[in-house]
Amino acid sequence: MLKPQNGPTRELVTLDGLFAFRVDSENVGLRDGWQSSPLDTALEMAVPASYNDVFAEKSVRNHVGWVWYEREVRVPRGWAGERIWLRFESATHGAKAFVDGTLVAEHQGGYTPFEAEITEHVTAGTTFRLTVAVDNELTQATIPPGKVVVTEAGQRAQTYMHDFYNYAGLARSIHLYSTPQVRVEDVTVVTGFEGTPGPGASGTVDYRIELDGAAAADSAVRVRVLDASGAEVATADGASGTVAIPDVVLWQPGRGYLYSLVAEAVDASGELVDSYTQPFGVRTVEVRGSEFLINGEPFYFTGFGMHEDHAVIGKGYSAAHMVNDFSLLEWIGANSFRTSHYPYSEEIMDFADRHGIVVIDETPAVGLNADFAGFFGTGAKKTYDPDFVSDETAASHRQVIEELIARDKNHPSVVIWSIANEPQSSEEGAREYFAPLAQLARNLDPTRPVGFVNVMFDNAEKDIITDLFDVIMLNRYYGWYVNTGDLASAEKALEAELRAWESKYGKPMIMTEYGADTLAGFHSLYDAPWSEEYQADFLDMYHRVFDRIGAMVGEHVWNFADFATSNGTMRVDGNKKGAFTRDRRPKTAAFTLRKRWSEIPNRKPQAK
Ligand code: BDP
Repeated sequence: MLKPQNGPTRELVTLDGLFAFRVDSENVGLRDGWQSSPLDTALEMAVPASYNDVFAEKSVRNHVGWVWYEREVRVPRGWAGERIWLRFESATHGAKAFVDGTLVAEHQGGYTPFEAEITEHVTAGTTFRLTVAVDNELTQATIPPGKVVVTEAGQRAQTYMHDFYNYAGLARSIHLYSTPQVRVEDVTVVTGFEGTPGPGASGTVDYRIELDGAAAADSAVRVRVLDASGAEVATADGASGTVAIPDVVLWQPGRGYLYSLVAEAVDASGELVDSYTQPFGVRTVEVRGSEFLINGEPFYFTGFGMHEDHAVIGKGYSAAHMVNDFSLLEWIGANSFRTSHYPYSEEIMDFADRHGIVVIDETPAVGLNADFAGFFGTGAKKTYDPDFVSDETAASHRQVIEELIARDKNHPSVVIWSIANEPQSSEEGAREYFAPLAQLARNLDPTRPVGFVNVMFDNAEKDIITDLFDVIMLNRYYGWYVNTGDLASAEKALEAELRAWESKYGKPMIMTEYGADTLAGFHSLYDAPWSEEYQADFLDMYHRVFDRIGAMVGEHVWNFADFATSNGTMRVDGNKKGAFTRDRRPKTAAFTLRKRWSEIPNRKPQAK
């Protein structure tokens, strides 16, 4: 789905700002038709932001079910005769949107966009009442899964099997936008190059444009490719084809050079009907043996698993926080991150494209694992079971893969699709569940490697699905959850395990999580878990091991920053495995990482 934009044939207004807000604590809003009249409430809520931490009342923070947002929207008077669209960058986790009381859009899945054409419901130059009901419930049918339980005190409570707080609401932007009657509906760009990177190399751009609209068949398509300065470097006619870019400048890690593909619909007399500008980078991604290649050159990932997580706004998008996070990534020498454990906002993906940051792009499929039942206090005994990961779960999982790839397929920064984090991968049923999903991702995008992130319980001997994937992504906690405080034993265990994976598969391996909870300001001379010294020593130990294993192609520390989680005896005000605190102050380990990563930009460290 294309990100909406302003252009010669389109206009865009943001609906971000304050909305009237009402918590549906009795779950009566839909039954009583709250959309039919102005919301009866004194509360106001900011968009974009998760609502949970914005109010002082714990009843809002702990609410399970629907909340309602409402505002008046004026349709610009110049939009008469245009098609008019409402587009939500996300609504977590389910939503129904109404225009003057009429349902116009419904969506399930908290981290991908959806939109609705509302042309027939609105009039240019007048206002309408936009009402959005948003549901935060996670069930056995949702991705991520969860379960609503009734507490001993008789209150409904949300449980889930993932280690980040279930922030909800309208955490990303909402737009109203116009298009002509015939519009560019989708653009797909796949790139390659011939020759060696540098002057003289020739880029290839395979493109496919889809038009939509009653008279779409009467329109022709032409495309123009512009370089970063706006100069035209290639043109073509037709809805699909290949164009060449002479002397191409490649998109490289650390140097996010972007071209634009201007897709134009023209009518029979050659008049411009619609125009959409799609940024793209020319680069290739490939797995060869145990190497991971970007533009034909071995690439070594350094960086983090991250979260969209900040005080007050929760998972809300904030431009200032985003720029700050990318600035810290640059300071620390990280060349990449994983969107653990859900698709991040489109602004973050665009920023990564522009700045040459490499991304492992992950679906929200986290918590599909009954082995964590003890940790999260939920009762599941088997994973692939009608009561837990069922056909309904699989249908939602297919949907999140489809929506992620549809949204992010044109981002040069994205080099791997991660279709799940730490699913149960050794139990009966895992293969039947994952084989079609891996195939789906490959069918949707044959150009990028596909993987999933493996959990510590399912080592190379037990796991039964890794052969279905192109890369091996491992989360390991030797020295933390096991061998706690004993880095010497942890080092042995880690090395033995990595060697087992390497000899069994010979595929590229990325450590997608390794980390130790650390309380900023706690210091110790004695290998004390939670101390800043222990975190730094823990990471040093992992790095020594990685540098001895040929198939290791990357290291993503868990986590970039401390983050909010659900309550539990294992968490003190959230997860503290950040290299930075939640307010982005560096712990000792941040300086350790900065030293190592600055010395090995994009390159595999020499074996020591
Ligand atoms: C892994 C999960 C991650 C957790 C982390 C931890 O992938 O979401 O936050 O462990 O325990 O199991 O810190």
